[in-house]
Amino acid sequence: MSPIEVLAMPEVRPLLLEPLCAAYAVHRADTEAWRQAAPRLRAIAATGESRVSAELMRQLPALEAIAVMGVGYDGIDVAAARERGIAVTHTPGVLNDYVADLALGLMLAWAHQVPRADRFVRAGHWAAGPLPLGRKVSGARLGLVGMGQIGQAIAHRAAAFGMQIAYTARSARPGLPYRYLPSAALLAAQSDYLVAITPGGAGTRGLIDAQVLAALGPQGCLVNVARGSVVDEAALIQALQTGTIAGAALDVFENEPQVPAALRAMDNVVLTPHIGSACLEVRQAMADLTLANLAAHFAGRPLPTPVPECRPSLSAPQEPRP
Ligand code: 8YV
Repeated sequence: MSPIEVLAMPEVRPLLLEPLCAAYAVHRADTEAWRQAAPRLRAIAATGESRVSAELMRQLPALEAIAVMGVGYDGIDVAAARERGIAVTHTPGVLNDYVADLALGLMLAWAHQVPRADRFVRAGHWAAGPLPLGRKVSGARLGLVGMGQIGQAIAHRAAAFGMQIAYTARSARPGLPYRYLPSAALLAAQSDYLVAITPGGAGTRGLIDAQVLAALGPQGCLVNVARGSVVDEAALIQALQTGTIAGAALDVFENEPQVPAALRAMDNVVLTPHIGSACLEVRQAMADLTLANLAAHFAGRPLPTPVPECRPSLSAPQEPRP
């Protein structure tokens, strides 16, 4: 029997690519050679950063499944996939703790000025006087934009820091002990730290805009561990430059891997290169789950983790959930 042929998007890294190549005949999308195999390609392996458009799907008449190694799948045209009955899977659950740890780490790094303090010591500035004073995380007000599994993991950790926790989402989540506010602006007005942890995509594009940043105010800090698209980056830069907010800690950007020079120049901003799931254990679990989804698909078994829009019980597509 000839092997199953799979297209690997350029973002797929060795942790997934190597076992993928062991199990399937893999064609890499960052070479031109895959085009000859296009009529035979039955699956796409992608990551949370990949773009899989309706146009690409049109070039693949045998496509049956798109397996995303990432919890976020905003780069995949799921509506187009559903129309053709193409299954889309992702990797929820296995990265909750790690992303939540980073969210707390970014808040602490900003408040305690860890990167800035490190630069200060290395540059030999200490002898000339102290670093300007930092801020406090313990006891401060935390506003979570999004209260899915990762949002809840952040809240759980923040509670141990004695933070006062509130959130916004499309609707209140019954049974959670946190205060619900119906909009990001109302939440921001009552937050010291506003943390974005909502899916990307059309439903949340520019959700954190100039108005929300103004509501966060001159003592407030924005933390983004969601997607760059959730924040209006131009409005954020302006808010930081004018002192409309105090600072930001960002793991994701509108146009990765490009980070605007204005952000890179600011001392009150902590920047990390989309490392929310970037540790060996988590990425291994994500790769394993991606492979398990593909294996289940080709064996005709139920998919371990289809995206919500592709779950068998759903008849209509759903908007991304904050
Ligand atoms: C990774 C992510 O950058 O899970 C997501 O949605 O953005 C990240 O975990 C990536 O998808 C790893 O493959």
